[in-house]
Amino acid sequence: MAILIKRPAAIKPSEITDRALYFDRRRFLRASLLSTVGLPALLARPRIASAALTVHELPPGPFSTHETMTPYQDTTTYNNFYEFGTSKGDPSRYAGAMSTNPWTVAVTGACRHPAIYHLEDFIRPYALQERIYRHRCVEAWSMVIPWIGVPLRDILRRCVPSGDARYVEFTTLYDPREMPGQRSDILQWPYLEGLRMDEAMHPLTLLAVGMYGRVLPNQNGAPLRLVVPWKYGFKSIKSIVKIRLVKNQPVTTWMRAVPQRYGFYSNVNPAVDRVPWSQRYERRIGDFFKRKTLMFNGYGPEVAHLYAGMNLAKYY
Ligand SMILES: Nc1nc2c(c(=O)[nH]1)N[C@H]1C(S)=C(S)[C@@H](COP(=O)(O)O)O[C@H]1N2
Ligand SMILES: [Mo]
Repeated sequence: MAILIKRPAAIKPSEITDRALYFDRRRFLRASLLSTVGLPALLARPRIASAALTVHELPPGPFSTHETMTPYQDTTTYNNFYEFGTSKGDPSRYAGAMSTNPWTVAVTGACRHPAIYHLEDFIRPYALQERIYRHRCVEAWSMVIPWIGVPLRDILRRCVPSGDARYVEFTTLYDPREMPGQRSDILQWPYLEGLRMDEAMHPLTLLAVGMYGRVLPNQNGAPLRLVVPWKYGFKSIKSIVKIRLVKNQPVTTWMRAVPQRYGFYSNVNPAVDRVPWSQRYERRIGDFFKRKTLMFNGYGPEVAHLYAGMNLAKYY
């Protein structure tokens, strides 16, 4: 069945609880995106409106956890998105000002088919999947979020990476008019993140366009954000406009800002502290007691082989 999905603003809190239960019981999803506006526009704004689009119900994706999902109310009001301020409540308060439609994504660098896409064209060739993942921030809180998206590997294969493509660099939108945080230099803008090629091609790595059966709310990184569940939350870059295949390891925003705390890999690792935070325990949002943090955020069986033989205290 093809359905339309509502924008987050149109959701009543009462509905959200019902949807969460629905997901728990039914274990499949309704997802969606926006529809096509045609190809020619470039990365430039201003923007024209495009229509809402159709989606399909899908079976649940692989790797989904059966743990209790964090309520939508919490995952959409307790955010890190420094483009809108450094308090957890700032993104939900201010990110509504960001226009996400239309949106273009550039895929560039070491590949045979570099291109600039409208978001709709970028995503439409692929079947959307639901992935219920644990989400662990370096600040020692965690959540469980039902994302909707496409494995990044599917998208990278389409551009046919060349032999020089050893890393992938991601860039967030730069628009200080709509992102007030970018008017101050608390971080180097635009926000930049990176993955090694094999990490980017891992089937767990997702480009998300929705959560809880809806399009992504702005504060969670609309309209397109990365999700890398075995790494600390800051690797999961929001509101992506550029994906670049590169030969050398990118210098990411957080590495540049505080290199002794943020390394390139940033795999969740309870044995390596990140001053001022110990990484041994975490508080799941909504829980009273802390719980032990798991190596690779519990995704070790899937990803540990990527780091065989590496000293993970050195490559933190
Ligand atoms: N562009 C951008 N992406 C970002 C951030 C940010 O400040 N700017 N914060 C990161 C951090 S520290 C975390 S923990 C996650 C939070 O994602 P969430 O708000 O969906 O939970 O987003 C990451 N992606
Ligand atoms: Mo984070």
